Amino acid sequence: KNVVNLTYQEPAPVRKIVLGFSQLGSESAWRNANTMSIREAAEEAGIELHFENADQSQTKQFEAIRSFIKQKVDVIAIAPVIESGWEPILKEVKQAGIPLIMLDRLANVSDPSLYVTYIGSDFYEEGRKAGKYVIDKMSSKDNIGIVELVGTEGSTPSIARGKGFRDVIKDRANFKILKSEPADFTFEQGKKVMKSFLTKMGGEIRVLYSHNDDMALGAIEAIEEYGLRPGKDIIIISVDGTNKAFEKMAQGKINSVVECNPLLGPNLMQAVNELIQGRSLPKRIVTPESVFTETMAEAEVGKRKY
Ligand code: GYE
Repeated sequence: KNVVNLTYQEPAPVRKIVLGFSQLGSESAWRNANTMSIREAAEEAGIELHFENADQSQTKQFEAIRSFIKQKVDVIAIAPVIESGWEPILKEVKQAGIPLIMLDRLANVSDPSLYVTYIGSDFYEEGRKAGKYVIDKMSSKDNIGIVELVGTEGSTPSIARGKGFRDVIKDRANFKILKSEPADFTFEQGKKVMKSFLTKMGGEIRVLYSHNDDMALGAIEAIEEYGLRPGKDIIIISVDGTNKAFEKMAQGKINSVVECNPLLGPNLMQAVNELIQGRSLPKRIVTPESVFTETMAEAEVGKRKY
């Protein structure tokens, strides 16, 4: 009766975890650093990464997600280009029984069971930090004309960076947002839209708030071509903290940068591993970040990892 069953059992073959990741594009230095970080972290964690880049097209992201479902990947991660329109496709993912992680940006869904966790920065706080910097820097009671380069319309960082900034400056009657327009987070659009701001109201602009560094770098060119001094005639505050922006800040052409960390690869791989091991994850994982100004730029430039 008490015989122990000693029949030899084949050990279960070790199969790599397969992760399908739908990256939204390659519009900025931030994005490229984010992609690198994910590729490297997957390699390090021994996770098989199926990577698709959507060139800022939501339709392409849908296609990528459907292909991940077909491939029966273990986990799907997405960096959604805009917030709206995701509910139907995320239902397909859920029906396929594949857990989904949101990375960097949020897909706005009414049913929270459609995703496991959202890993990324607090963009609202970034916007507030930018607003606080502008208030501290511009102590004069005169009218302060501000222009805003918005990123991609309807994207989480643009919505929240815009709101955080406005919530901080709204009590100051002399701070006026003269113009606010989307420039898709790219250098080219940043330059083009800044140029149009300058043609329409050159002399009135005292501050530029740019939702990312690439657009700010484009705007700097536009300002110089227009014959004004970036960082002096027009105070510039940007978001991300890329090496190139630090170089401009060390030259006094950008006045302050709010950090937004793209190196989310390790956080993502850890979440994937924990998920597969059956552990429960917090619904929101926020990455810590700082603010930098001209005085620190010299010491920091070159040390940046992106
Ligand atoms: O700030 C910008 C990029 O979603 C936080 O997207 C990201 C933003 C980042 O294009 O440079």
